[in-house]
Amino acid sequence: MPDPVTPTRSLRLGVAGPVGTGKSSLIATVCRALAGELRLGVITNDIYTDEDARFLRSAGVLDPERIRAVETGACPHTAIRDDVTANLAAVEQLEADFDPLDVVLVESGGDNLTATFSPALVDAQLFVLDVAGGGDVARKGGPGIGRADLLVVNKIDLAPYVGVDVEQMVADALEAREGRPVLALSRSDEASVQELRAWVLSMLAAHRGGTHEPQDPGPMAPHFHADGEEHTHDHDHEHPHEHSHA
Ligand SMILES: Nc1nc2c(ncn2[C@@H]2O[C@H](COP(=O)(O)OP(=O)(O)OP(=O)(O)O)[C@@H](O)[C@H]2O)c(=O)[nH]1
Ligand SMILES: [Mg+2]
Repeated sequence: MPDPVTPTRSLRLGVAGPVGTGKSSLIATVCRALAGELRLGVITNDIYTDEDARFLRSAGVLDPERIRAVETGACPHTAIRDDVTANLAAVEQLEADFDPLDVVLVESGGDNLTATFSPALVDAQLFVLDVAGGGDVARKGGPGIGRADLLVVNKIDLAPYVGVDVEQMVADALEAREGRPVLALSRSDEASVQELRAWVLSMLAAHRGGTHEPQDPGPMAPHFHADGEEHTHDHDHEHPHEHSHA
């Protein structure tokens, strides 16, 4: 179980979603919008590299020392959901080194549609889709799309080029989420960036006020592989043989 939320500990905010939907860019946008008023830290997860951390350091939006990488060496979801030890240690070390921090953002490695964070690691989580993935994806659902604290439909500036109706995609997402919040975002649309900023601030206020309870969006249903082994975690179809079968 997660530690009891105390107002003195930072808000830990997870950012998950498929490969390339703009998770690192969204974190850079949050840092740009809030680094002047909040004490921020960032943990990135990559399978084999620290590329996301290097991208964020080079974006110049935050003191590079406040951005740290966890190299998961396995399916990304393992490190944010099944065994969060390495991530928890990284978050706690960052919090200790820069005490006090207000918000620590944790980027998941890009995964398929099913990756969600364990509430043992984060207090709240965003799930990032982009319009280039197609207008239907929000309807297809999955635990992150359905139950993350915020669903972001990202890169809306690209919608005209990929033939996606953003309003319809947002409406579909709202329906799939039974009214939980959905944000249409582009880093080049200042009004949407302000909405993202406001959402982070309201989540921080709820965290501090003790009115936000971390939710578990839920794992993929248990399932069986051809080898007869039962799996109770999410399944990465791109790396089907790289699971930790713990
Ligand atoms: N047009 C447009 N492009 C964007 C936006 N946000 C991000 N991108 C681009 O989308 C690509 C992927 O962005 P990243 O932020 O690296 O995505 P990611 O989800 O962190 O990627 P992985 O960590 O590899 O899964 C990059 O080329 C970004 O420049 C946006 O709002 N509009
Ligand atoms: Mg990234």
